[in-house]
Amino acid sequence: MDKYYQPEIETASVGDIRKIQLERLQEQVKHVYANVPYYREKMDKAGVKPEDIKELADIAKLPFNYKQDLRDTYPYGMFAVPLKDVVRLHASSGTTGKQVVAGYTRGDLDIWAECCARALTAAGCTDEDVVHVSYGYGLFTGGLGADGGAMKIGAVTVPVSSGNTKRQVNILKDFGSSILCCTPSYALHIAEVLHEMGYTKDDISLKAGVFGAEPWTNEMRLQIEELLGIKAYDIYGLTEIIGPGVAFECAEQTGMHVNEDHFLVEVIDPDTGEVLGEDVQGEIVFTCLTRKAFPLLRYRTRDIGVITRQKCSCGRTLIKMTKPRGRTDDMLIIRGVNVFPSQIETVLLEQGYMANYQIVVDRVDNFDTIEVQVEMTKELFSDTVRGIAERARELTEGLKSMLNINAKVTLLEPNTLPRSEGKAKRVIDKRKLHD
Ligand code: DLL
Repeated sequence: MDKYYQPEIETASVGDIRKIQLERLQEQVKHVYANVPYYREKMDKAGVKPEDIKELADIAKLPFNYKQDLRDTYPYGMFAVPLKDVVRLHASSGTTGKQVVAGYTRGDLDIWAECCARALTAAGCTDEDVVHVSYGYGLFTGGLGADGGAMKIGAVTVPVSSGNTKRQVNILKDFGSSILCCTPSYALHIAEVLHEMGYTKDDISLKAGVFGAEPWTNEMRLQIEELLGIKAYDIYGLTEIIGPGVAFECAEQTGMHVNEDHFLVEVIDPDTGEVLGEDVQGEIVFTCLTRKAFPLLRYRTRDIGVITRQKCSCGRTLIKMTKPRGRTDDMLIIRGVNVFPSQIETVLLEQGYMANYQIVVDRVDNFDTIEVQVEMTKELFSDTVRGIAERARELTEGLKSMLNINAKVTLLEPNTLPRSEGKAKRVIDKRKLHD
């Protein structure tokens, strides 16, 4: 049987969870209405008062909040407690505009650590484990998030942070690390360097990995599991909501349980804002039920997924969300056809390539072009010219049948694309340069 960190919540009846959610939602709406002028104005404008939240479905009366709202109120305008009660700040990388600043009270940090402890426990972590954290520490939430979870459990935490991959491999080996936490693309790079250094999975003691912060396919999971000799678990979260640990995978590996006593999840139609409910694909929206310093309500994540209450063999009753299929702003529209990078990754890995690839999109004479650059494996690279041409043709066909459009394929020498130590940058969209 699976071990739980907080069985009373993780296996509670749906009725009990809903009851907790409603109480906390009512409390939270009162808290932001009283303490954040931004929310008060927005709710007054929408004609909704805290007393109007009588049942969970009433959440639909509250206006949505977007990343732009956070930028407009940068840095502290959405905080609901005075700065003297805030004990930590984190920020998202801010590659697309101003960074998002998230504040935490002592209590918020405690809740967050509990959420991450649930995730690590679901991956088999106990106080006997050595948890190697290669997520960046910095202002990114990954490092300290995983760290907080491991600390709660009482495991040995190794706060390596990201980078200096040879040193990471030596530490994994020497310290007997049993659980690795980092982005899936970095896990793959660590595996690559392990092998380059002449070691194999038998030289390390890893048994599990808790990987997230970027989209990754099931094919990539299998690759990582094979190379490192581990079971690879997904973990999801975002700075705006708390960081990692908003949702986490159990041994069934068919989606992630949302920590719904702390985060209420909705799925909506991204175009109309209509609530779609369970088992229908749409944009994922979260409401923080317990976070006090920076309690976002109905936050539009732009992540696309499905939530479901289908029974899970792990015994947890927490609602599950699928791996985000992509983000509404990651979806490429090529000559009118929707293309997700994850579809391309699936084809590449199914055809035996490693997840070292890049997608270059451009517009030439008003015509969208898409090029998939992928590194050859060492075996393919030493094949005949004819052999390589044949594999390139197979890949072109595979992409065509998955995407319904023609993509140019470029096979590169091994080790030519930049490696990621955090979130991998898969897409270079040159069209934006022309706009
Ligand atoms: O990436 C928090 C995190 C750290 C999650 C470590 C998991 C592990 P942000 O930098 O704010 O926060 O980025 C959040 O990353 O909206 C998703 O688009 C994406 N993302 C996060 N986890 C996953 C995942 C952290 N497991 C954004 N699968 C989110 C797919 C993910 N995408």
